[in-house]
Amino acid sequence: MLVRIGNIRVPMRPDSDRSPDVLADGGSEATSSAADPVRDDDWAGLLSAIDADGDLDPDELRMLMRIMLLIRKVDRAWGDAYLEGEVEGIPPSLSTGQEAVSAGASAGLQPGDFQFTTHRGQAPMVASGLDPGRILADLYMRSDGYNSGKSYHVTDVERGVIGMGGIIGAQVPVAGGKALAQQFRDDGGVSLAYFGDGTANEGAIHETANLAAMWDLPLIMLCENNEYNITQRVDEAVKAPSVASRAAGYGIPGDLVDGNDPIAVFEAVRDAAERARSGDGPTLIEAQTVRLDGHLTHDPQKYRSDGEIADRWTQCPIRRFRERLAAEDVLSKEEFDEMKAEVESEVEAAVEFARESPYPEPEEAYEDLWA
Ligand SMILES: Cc1ncc(C[n+]2csc(CCOP(=O)(O)OP(=O)(O)O)c2C)c(N)n1
Ligand SMILES: [Mg+2]
Repeated sequence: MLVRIGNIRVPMRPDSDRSPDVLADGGSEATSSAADPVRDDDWAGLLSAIDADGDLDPDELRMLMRIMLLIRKVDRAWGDAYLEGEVEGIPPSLSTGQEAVSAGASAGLQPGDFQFTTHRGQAPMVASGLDPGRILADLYMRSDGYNSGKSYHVTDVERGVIGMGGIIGAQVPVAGGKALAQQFRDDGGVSLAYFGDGTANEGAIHETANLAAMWDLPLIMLCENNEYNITQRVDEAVKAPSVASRAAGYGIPGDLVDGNDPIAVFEAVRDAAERARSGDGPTLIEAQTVRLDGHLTHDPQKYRSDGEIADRWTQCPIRRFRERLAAEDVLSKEEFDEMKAEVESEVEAAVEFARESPYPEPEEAYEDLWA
């Protein structure tokens, strides 16, 4: 298998034996119909499907499961497209193992709120109800994408999702600025900024947290701690017992949650959003999760032992949630399999939609510019 890195093509594919993906078994027939380019608003993802004011009912729990499956499959489709040479550019940074964070966080927000994503932004996009066909069309650089195929900064202002960027941490002060605008306008909106454990050490994060605290901004700072900053373990980069414990230094609440439990993340974000909406200012949440794939798609993870990777797979949030919902009689094994097959068909159709979408015209590169 050849992988393109810059101009060099090298044979490299992560060893699939080290990633016993819960979804790796079986597949389903592709559907003939392409994904609807503009998704029906009744299925606008969790932001509108889940009542963020209360607790989650069985339908909402099943919706959370479906979203996590959809994130995993869209991720896989993007990663595979890159490894097959179908898409080029920056190698995909997947959220395998981290699905519960954006699924739970998106569920805890309400329509009108904003999410500012990282370089792993496709997960919150999917969780917020963006159409997988249009997300993939952008990643395939095709004109039916949200950004007319202009690379991976997939943004849908209508649904409040600001797309990925390559400069880690840059989205956090921007989210602070949006929270300031929301406060000025008194529109009841909240902004949520994702960032990683490595990014947590950047100056921009501390400056944003301090100003947001001083001004009681409606901001949620959500640190997605996946244990790694590329190849560096978090305990080699953070001396404090946790990133969340730094909240005390800013004078704001800090909440350390199990990031592989979508309900825990949902509750933390729902409560932080409520505080922010009532004028009580920002919250720092740290969701402790696991990165089950490499940093980027082609990373063979030579710096991790087989034992460590196998151990982390036991914490796979999809597996854990599936077992929990089965034990609570919310979703049987048969229903899970059916859901998985539906999601696989949906993503296969989304890939077809992206593949069939035309490339933008070269002169369109000069459209939608702001300077
Ligand atoms: C300002 C800046 N510094 C460094 C990089 C290179 N870089 C890209 S991803 C990354 C790791 C970030 O780690 P973390 O914040 O833990 O996020 P994760 O990748 O684990 O989701 C680094 C250092 C960058 N893109 N931008
Ligand atoms: Mg990290």
